[in-house]
Amino acid sequence: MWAGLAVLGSVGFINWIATRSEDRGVHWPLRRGEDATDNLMEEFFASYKLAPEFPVSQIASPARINPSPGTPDDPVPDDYKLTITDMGGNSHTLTLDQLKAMPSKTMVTQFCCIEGWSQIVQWTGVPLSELLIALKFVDLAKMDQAPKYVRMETAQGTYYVGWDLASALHPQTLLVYAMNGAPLEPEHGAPIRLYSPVKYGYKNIKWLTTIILTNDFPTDYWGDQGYDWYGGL
Ligand SMILES: Nc1nc2c(c(=O)[nH]1)N[C@H]1C(S)=C(S)[C@@H](COP(=O)(O)O)O[C@H]1N2
Ligand SMILES: [Mo]
Repeated sequence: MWAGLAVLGSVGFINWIATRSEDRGVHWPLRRGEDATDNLMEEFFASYKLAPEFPVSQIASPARINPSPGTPDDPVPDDYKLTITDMGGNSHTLTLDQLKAMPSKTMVTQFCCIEGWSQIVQWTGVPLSELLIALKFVDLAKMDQAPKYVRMETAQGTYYVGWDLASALHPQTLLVYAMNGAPLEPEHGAPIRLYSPVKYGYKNIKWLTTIILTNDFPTDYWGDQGYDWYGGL
């Protein structure tokens, strides 16, 4: 009798959600949850200062390619997949098509290499923040429990970068698949590279395949050779 009631309890809850009147095509108990998330996201992103955007006429063309160690012996697999994992054993794998199906952002901002050159580029990609929130790797309602760092790697780990979580969640930190209106060139990190106007070029990893949310301090390729780990602009 009591066990039966307990089972009925959870089924009843699901039925209760299903029988509410619809609001904008979504049953309202779920819609209310989404509005709460929207509000939380709005509030969270408002805490960031945005890097300036430039007119399209200032785009440098063609975009400079920086000779990059690591690529010939660390090719991107033909069946590209982006893998995200966290300390709790959660793992999610996305194909390029799945990434491209997500809401994207296009912006014209400055890219700065620490060796003394910079250029204006148009970037198109998926905000890393929105991906991590959508896949529940980051819960804005529980930021006190969030991982401290994001480690990102190429397929064989030849190039790797470590980011603080706040910079990784900056609204202009993108998983880029198009530059200057064209698909990302192999030399610029196709199919996916990271780009953010808040960090120097060496933190903007090309040929990205692996994202790891962690509390273990993640070193990075140039950081290991004496460059500033934070690499902020
Ligand atoms: N995988 C990988 N990503 C990388 C590098 C690299 O050597 N390997 N070099 C970095 C540096 S120092 C810079 S300045 C930029 C250059 O990007 P670009 O070739 O698209 O101009 O990529 C960054 N990302
Ligand atoms: Mo660089």
